[in-house]
Amino acid sequence: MPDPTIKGLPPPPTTYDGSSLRIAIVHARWNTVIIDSLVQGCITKLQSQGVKRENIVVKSVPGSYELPFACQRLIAAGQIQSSNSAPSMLTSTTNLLSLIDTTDRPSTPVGLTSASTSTASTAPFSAVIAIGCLIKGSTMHFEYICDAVTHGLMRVQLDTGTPVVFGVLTALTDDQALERAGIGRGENGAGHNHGEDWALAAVELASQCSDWA
Ligand code: DLZ
Repeated sequence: MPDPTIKGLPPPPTTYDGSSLRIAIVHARWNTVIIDSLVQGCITKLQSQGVKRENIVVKSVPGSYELPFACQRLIAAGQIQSSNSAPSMLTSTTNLLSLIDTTDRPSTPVGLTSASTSTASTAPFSAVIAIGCLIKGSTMHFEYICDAVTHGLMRVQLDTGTPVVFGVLTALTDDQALERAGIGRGENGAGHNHGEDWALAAVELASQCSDWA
């Protein structure tokens, strides 16, 4: 059993209040069992940090390779939307981006209410969380996609000035990915859902960014 004091995300030096934040989650659909658990863990943790469900926008793309482009477009759309006084075109139930599916997630995750109230923010996104799961196969595909997505997501956040959390598992085996989604089936037990850590990173970065502005 690894020593928890050595690895993993320690608590932040201060407590953050996410109630004024607007967070986007963009997730790939490849390896959907793992993705669903990560997204669910992420949403639950965001809400525990005060982020309102109606201010969590969830969009999906086919695979991880699409994540950088989708994040970039979503950030741009959020900024356009915020600068217009017209009613919101981009809410958690609609989408103005042709790449990204026009519905919210296919089903509302268990325990979450749908965003039917009109209290949703139209501010630019405070942070985007890109979630994907790449599992190595027998060719070099894995290496190329991992490299492209990693650099792409870094570029998006530096180019846009909006924090983009790297929520992409790059696993060598199915079991490695399952354990990092908190649904492990092996001798290491269920493991830990990294989606929760990504939520905490988003709230911390987004909160600090507003202090640094
Ligand atoms: C093609 C592909 C493969 C082989 N493996 C994965 C994977 O493990 N995880 C993932 O998110 N996406 C995978 N993809 C799909 C690519 O990310 C991408 O969607 C396609 O190459 C189309 O651009």
